[in-house]
Amino acid sequence: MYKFDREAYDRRMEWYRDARFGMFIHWGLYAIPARGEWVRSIEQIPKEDYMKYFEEFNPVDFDPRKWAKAAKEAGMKYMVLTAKHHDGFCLFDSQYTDFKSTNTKCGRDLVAEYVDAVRAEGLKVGLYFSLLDWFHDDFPHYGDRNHPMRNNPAYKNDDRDFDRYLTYMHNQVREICTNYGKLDVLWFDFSYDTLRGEAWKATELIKMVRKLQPDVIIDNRLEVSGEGYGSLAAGNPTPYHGDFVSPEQMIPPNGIQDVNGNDIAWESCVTMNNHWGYCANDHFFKPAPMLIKKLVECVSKGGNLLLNVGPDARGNIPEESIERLAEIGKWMKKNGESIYGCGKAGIEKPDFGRVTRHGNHLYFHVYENTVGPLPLPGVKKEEIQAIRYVATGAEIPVSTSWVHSDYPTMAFADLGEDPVLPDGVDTVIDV
Ligand code: JFZ
Repeated sequence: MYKFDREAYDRRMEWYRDARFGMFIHWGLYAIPARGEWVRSIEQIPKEDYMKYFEEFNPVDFDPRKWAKAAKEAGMKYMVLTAKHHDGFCLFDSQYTDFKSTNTKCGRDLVAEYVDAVRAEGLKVGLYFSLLDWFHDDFPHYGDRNHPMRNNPAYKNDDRDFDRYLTYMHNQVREICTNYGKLDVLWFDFSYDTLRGEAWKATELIKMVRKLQPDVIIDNRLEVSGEGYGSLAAGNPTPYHGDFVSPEQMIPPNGIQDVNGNDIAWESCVTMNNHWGYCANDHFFKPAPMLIKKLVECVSKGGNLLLNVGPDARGNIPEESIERLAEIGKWMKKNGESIYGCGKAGIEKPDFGRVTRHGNHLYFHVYENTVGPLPLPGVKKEEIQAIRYVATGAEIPVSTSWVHSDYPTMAFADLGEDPVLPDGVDTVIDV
């Protein structure tokens, strides 16, 4: 019988809940075709043809210190890199395959360099590991959801030995948990159809992972990937329950609660444009002020934001992403106090923006000008010790106007005569 250890869980989750903001990196051979990380599946590229990217791969600009610096400058506290994505190509020196970066022109263990760089910047180290593997000969064809034969009952996987694949997969997980020092996050991806939970020999897998990396934080995708939140949320944790729920390309409307209605840990992973892996023709990047607001939204709902970048084939994070990271970082330097260690405010969301909380501090994020003083719903005048702009520390008076005497449970912050807040920028007020 598995017994969920609440104390150990809370202990290992502490830094992660405080961090709130991390960088996701999708990078691999698929940066060369530059049409996203699903390219081999979507375009039904035969193995032999995909090999040409392996022959070609030579990321001459790969410098993970630059990535880690960009993440740190943006105010991110952790990073998660695709050690292996669905295409099966390993950015690490696996002894169980030849399909790895050390066998390409670059000849380097990219994961080894990455973990050193991330630690050097004082950030927490995460690795993504795909449960699917389109390269391995024993991974079932139906694992490829775009395979033309997937729904054809006549199609058999007779020649494929899934147990042999599981041995391979477990061996590789052992390698990444053994050869790269202390890992802070392990991001498995993903379960579907009948391939979930014990189909991955998940109990055995997690037992090994926890032995090698006792405090690593693990996502919930050994169990789910969208359909439900996983067994921890359901109140009957399996030995391979995830430590956090992993909503993808969405921010849960009300945060995420378990069956008992208690808030639980979650992390929205979100792309900056519309692809995870580098996509040369996708220039639909979300503007930086929007990304800042999405981060605030996650925190105000008790979650984390894992914001993705897809470096190109040379190893450079796209210019559009770099610009946005820098702009987010500028804001975070001034207003990070309203993000780190913060969570749900526990008061009504105001019309003009969002609220986060850290202890007794309420951080009002003001997105929109109000007419006259700023209402602080749920805050009584007599409860207020001080109101300050977070960015400058400048004091803001509580409104004494007779107009507001009708609102006993709502104080008003007096931002001055006809305050005009810069449009589209998140101004933060500490109450
Ligand atoms: C998965 C990956 O397939 C994708 O490439 C990326 O790495 C993302 C972060 O995670 O995305 C999924 C996973 C599951 C489903 C869809 C996308 N699903 O179950 O439909």
